[in-house]
Amino acid sequence: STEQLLPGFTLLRGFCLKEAATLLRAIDEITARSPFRHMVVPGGHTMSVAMTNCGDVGWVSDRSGYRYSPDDPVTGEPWPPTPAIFRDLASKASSAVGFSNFMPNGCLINRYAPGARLSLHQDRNEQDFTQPIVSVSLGLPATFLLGSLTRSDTPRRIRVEHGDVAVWGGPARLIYHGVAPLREGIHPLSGSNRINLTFRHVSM
Ligand code: MD3
Ligand code: FE
Repeated sequence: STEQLLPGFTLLRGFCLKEAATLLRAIDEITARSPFRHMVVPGGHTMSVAMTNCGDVGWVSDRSGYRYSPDDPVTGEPWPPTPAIFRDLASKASSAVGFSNFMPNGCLINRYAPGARLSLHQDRNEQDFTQPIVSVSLGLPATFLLGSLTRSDTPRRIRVEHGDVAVWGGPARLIYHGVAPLREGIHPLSGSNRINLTFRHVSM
């Protein structure tokens, strides 16, 4: 089903169910080269979500701040290339929602274990806010926190499941969002984890 939850935010439920197992195998190949790691944020805390990237640019954080980098600071090598099946899915999902020329050049891969969460934030490091972000949920279900343009507004809670794809663009691009602490569970394809992909176009 297709649910427009806010102007510029559309949830495509079950959109990638058929290719989900293939996506997870591709993620295993990426993380064999650029492993999941818990990044440190400028305040000094270590994130509960483990992250890695593929593509030309990847999101990284350390004591000195957030940025996009062409290289993985852990391996010193470029991030692994984006698998064709990732690019096909990002393009299929964005065009289903009316963004015809989405050209992601990076994909952030988040892994949530039970208890891991992402507090309310905006994604504003990409420069070009005319391009959407496409996010793909795999494995255990989670609760998206869907806020507004004002940090202090109480967010809506949206349940997302394995195979759901969300497209965020236009007026929703700068809304505050997050993920509630992951509940324990076992998923046949991802075990005790949730994996989320976010495809982004980063201007460098
Ligand atoms: C709304 N990830 O990596 S994806 C992130 O499930 C991030 O791992 C979450 O927020 C996750 O930055 C949520 C949904 C999402 C991603 C980007 C957005 C929502 C967004 C950008 C703008 C507005
Ligand atoms: Fe985000």
